[in-house]
Amino acid sequence: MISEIIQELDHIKANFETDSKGVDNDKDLENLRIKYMGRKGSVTDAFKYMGKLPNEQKPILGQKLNVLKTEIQDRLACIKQELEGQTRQKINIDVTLPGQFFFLGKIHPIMQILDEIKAFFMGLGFTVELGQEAENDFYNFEALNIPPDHPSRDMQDTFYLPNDLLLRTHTSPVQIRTMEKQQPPIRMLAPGRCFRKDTPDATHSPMFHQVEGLVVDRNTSFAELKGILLAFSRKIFGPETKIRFRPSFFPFTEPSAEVDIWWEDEKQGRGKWLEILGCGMVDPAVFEAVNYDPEVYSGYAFGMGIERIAMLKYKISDIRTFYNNDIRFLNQF
Ligand code: 2NL
Repeated sequence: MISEIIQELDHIKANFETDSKGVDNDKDLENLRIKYMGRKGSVTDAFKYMGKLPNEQKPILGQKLNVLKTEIQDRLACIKQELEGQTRQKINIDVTLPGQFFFLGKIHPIMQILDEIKAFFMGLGFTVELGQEAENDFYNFEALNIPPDHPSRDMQDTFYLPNDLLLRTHTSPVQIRTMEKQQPPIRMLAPGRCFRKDTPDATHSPMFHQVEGLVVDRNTSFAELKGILLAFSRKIFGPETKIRFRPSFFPFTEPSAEVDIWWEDEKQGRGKWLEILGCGMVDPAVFEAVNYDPEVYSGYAFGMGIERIAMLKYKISDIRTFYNNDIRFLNQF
């Protein structure tokens, strides 16, 4: 009895395969579905054999029936998809029409310059460290040997926050925190946003970007600092770039210098020195604040405003254009 029923199932399957071959439209497909899966369809019909079998044979037939049912359902779904594909192809598409225009984003010029700066120093083995924009007095001022009465600490110059916090005025706190965590040798870069209470004009913005570098080791020298900064200037401003070191003062370096590049103005036909960064040998007082022995270690540091470098390199005259998000400005870089 059961073997005859199974033979009958094979028949249904074979018939289905023959019938399905000719189907090329939705109506034929629906008829095919009704013929096999409908209320009086062959598959539905075959389930009636279940009642005619002894209990121990029911699971065997049940399994076969379910396999057949699933196969037919899958095949029907398959044919349906094929037909839909054909309808889609029948729609006329003019492949010669121009494509839809869409706007591509761009890397902001500040970040393009920062990427260049990072690439140069990472090539010399510098790591890139990030910190926090809200800092406290110790990391932003005290550890950097900036005295309590220094003008940069004034309420007029620094954004003070509740709970003895402030917005960092430079990225130096990142170096202090790194020195607290790590022992020398240190070769690091600290890029990031800084904040100062400046009234915005063509060269000032209350939020701006800075990169600072720091090297601490047993035998560092001002000569090494000069060599690195010359190579850096030539990487950013071209291989012929001339620089000069001009004595200066920072509470956290001694001696200190500012670096100028010689800037030739093509239109006016004459040149001038323009400041690009500040630098110096790390003051021993800074090493004491982070528990480094100044008798064993020395170091050099430098800092620059990224906007300033970008303005020189791209000949931008107003710092505020960086923050307006005007796509006509941003698209030029
Ligand atoms: C400038 C000058 C400078 C530093 C930043 C620094 C950091 C530590 C220790 C010593 Cl932790 N120095 N940073 C040193 C010299 C100059 O920046 O004009 N920036 C825009």
